[in-house]
Amino acid sequence: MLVLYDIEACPYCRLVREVLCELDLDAVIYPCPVGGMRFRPDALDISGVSQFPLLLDPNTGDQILESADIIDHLYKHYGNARRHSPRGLRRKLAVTGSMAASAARSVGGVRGLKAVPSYAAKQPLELFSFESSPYSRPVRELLTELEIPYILRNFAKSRWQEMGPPLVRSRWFPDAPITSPNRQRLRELTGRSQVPYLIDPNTGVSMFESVDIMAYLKDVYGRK
Ligand SMILES: N[C@@H](CCC(=O)N[C@@H](CS)C(=O)NCC(=O)O)C(=O)O
Repeated sequence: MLVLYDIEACPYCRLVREVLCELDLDAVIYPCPVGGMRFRPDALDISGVSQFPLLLDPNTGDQILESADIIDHLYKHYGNARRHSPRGLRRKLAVTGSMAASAARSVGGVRGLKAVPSYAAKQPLELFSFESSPYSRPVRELLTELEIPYILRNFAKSRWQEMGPPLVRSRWFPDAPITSPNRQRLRELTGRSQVPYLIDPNTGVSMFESVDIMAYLKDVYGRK
């Protein structure tokens, strides 16, 4: 599985996560928020600089800094090799848009950027999520702040019948075929297609609903 040293609020990391999502790729996320001490030192040891995103690809043996290079690598090995990260003006626009997405979440302080005191998780958690999901994003922000490693199970939409809230969709299109492996897996596990869905192998807990997931994470891993 791919490994990404990541900061949820970082505009460059977001561009990489968007492509992971488009390509339906899972990754182990090691959150490296500002002030974090759990995974930042490892990233520094690996790459020699404090810079995120950092991708490790055990399939090719590559370790890559620079979001545009990471995106090129992902397309080359896991997608359409003719696609590339935008460069020049299109790249500037992509970064600006990604910065705007973080700014839009910054009322009352930037979320998913700085570490807060937390207890370590022995094993990575598992999160079904897709990048632009407004309910998944706050969960990823909190996982970042708490420096909890997690397997990101990407759950992109691949058909128009998958648009819209889960309840409407399951009522209107109950028989729409599922084409994404993670959608299939979650359907088998829970009978539903809904994100975020968290699995915590450390406690045996699994749950839907972003508000409940966040309360759970703060309760179990947040240091008062
Ligand atoms: N050109 C790099 C820029 C990456 C970058 O500036 N990342 C910031 C976070 S948004 C960073 O690594 N800051 C250093 C730190 O957090 O220690 C890319 O596209 O990946």
